[in-house]
Amino acid sequence: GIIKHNTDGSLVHRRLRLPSACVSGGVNLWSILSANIGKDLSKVAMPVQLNEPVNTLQRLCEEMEYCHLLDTAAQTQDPHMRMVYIAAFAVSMYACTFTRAGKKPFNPVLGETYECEHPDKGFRFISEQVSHHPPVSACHCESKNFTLWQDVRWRNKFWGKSMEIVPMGTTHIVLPCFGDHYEMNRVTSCIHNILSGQRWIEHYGEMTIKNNATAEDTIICKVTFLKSKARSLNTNDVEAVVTDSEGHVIHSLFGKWNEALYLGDPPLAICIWRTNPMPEDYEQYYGFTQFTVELNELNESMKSFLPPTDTRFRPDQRLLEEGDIAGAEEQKERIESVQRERRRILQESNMTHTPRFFKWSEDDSWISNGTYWQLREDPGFRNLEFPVLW
Ligand code: PIF
Repeated sequence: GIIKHNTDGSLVHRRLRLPSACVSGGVNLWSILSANIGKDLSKVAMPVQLNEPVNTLQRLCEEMEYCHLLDTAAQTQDPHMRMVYIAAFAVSMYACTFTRAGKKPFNPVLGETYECEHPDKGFRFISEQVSHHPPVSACHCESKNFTLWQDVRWRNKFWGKSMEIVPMGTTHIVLPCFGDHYEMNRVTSCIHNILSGQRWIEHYGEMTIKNNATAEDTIICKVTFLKSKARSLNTNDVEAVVTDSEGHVIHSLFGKWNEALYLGDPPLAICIWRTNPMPEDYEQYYGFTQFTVELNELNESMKSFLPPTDTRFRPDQRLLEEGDIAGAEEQKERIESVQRERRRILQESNMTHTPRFFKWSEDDSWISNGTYWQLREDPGFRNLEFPVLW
């Protein structure tokens, strides 16, 4: 591993790989899917072998890997160029999915939380599972240069050979130094060859990025994720145009969401963003990037600060990470029944669940209630009560 400095000057260990490689084989997805035809798949408990050792709360944090683009945007005077960096960031959010078509993330239990302080990237991030059916994960990320929040809600459509994931919800990015407030939608993701052959993932559709701060002088960026005709043809291409308030094209961009994004026209185009190199042996380790490998690491020094609801304490995900499939499956089933029991008690007393760190806002999104980091410091999560999730 490597040793890095925390914001408070303390040292933190960062591992370079997961404790165990992915154990392959063993699940017959076809028998699961055919037994549940017509059902909402999010209501079917899947075998743990289908999972990778990160959950959807951590997946949201993965999307921050290239947040230096937001820092650059916050240092760019020209509003059209600022939009270029925001668009590059929006495309970069999909990069990590390229090597990840084989497995699905863990579905967090209701009330599960995750935090990530990233001193070298200058942000701190929190997320919480705010709804179980349908599954909704909300997050909030802040640094001196930007604030980002979003929640992930989706519908899936199973087409036999492939599965489409249609996302809902809006991603918000605020740059306080300019008063910018960008809003963008997500595009559709599709997992091909879900039952046989090589699984691969594709993203397609149009994303519109708008800066809400400037109502009458709107700069818009339209990002198109192109659908490929065949696996090898123009795969993963994206195109984007930034237009001014009169609709004139000011900038155009092209590239691939799994590789790089360029500004201008070839051969004079300049590279705005490129993916980081993958770690050695990444195929054996769930296709994780170095950034992802670190997300579920549990350091001794963190244990006293984290709330007991933090994903790092979730036993089934930890056991899967360590390569113990049988143990992970046993724990997954146990945790699911604990959750059902909590739900039953709530229903019997005619109560509904209230998220701890997020609240529903009028503008149709989950936003932070602003208490997490404050409570973490004083009185500290050790001195607060939490439900027993596992
Ligand atoms: C369980 O979740 P799983 C079910 O929700 C189950 O209904 C519930 O019991 P309850 C359990 O408590 C849950 O643990 C099912 C479903 C959940 C996600 C979100 O983890 C990520 O067993 C999906 O899984 C993104 O999964 C996919 O949702 C991107 O995990 C790749 O619907 C799915 C995914 C479909 C499988 C795709 C396979 C691709 C390789 O009694 O409370 O209802």
